[in-house]
Amino acid sequence: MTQPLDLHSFPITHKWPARHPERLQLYSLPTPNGVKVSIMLEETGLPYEPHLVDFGKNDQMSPEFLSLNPNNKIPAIIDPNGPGGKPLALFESGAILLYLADKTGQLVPKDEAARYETIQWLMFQMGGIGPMFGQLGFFHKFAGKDYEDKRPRDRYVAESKRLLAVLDQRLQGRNWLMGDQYTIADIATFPWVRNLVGFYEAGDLVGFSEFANVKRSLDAFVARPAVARGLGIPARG
Ligand SMILES: N[C@@H](CCC(=O)N[C@@H](CS)C(=O)NCC(=O)O)C(=O)O
Repeated sequence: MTQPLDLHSFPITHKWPARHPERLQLYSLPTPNGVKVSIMLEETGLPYEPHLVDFGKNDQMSPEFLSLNPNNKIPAIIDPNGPGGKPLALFESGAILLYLADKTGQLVPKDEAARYETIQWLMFQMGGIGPMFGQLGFFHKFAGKDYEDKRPRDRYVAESKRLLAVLDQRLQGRNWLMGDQYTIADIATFPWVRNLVGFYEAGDLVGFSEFANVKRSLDAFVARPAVARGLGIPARG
């Protein structure tokens, strides 16, 4: 039997108190990296308590937040019932997705080879899609759009197009990155694709209409009820 849990030893809980300390604690904001974890939690049905990390208030730089993630980025979690029944604190969305998949036995294939292939596509998102699309957003939509020299923007446009072509080819004849099985690789990838064409308004810039397989999977992704819920969690204050 697990003992009643005291999360007080985690300073982050002093700023964001746990009303339900027996539930998994999520510290996040509905950004493309943040929603990966809320969507995963909604898909698995694990009970959790979301806490809003407000960038408008620089919450991610607070000592309490940094005590959990010294890299000052959401998402981060504490699972009060981690390995060995002990609390586990984690940051980096890819690590969190993998942890939750293993904990619940959901959204990652049981077959060992297929599991590594899923992790490969998860890493492709973490190391490629996320950072490159993020830079494209900076140079196209945010502060970088005023830079006279367009070469940095063009570099990230070209790299984003290349990555979309890789995704499109992978999705040819497959519903999801791992075929018929919807996995953490999809949960990592499609919030970023959605963000690129939505919030970043970069669809025309990257020629998104050329990537029909990506568009088809993106539509299927956003149609999932757990995705629709997860995209709004934690609610912005
Ligand atoms: N590799 C990290 C990236 C996380 C990340 O970039 N989070 C952004 C929001 S999408 C953030 O917290 N930015 C706040 C800051 O840099 O101050 C992950 O996947 O968890």
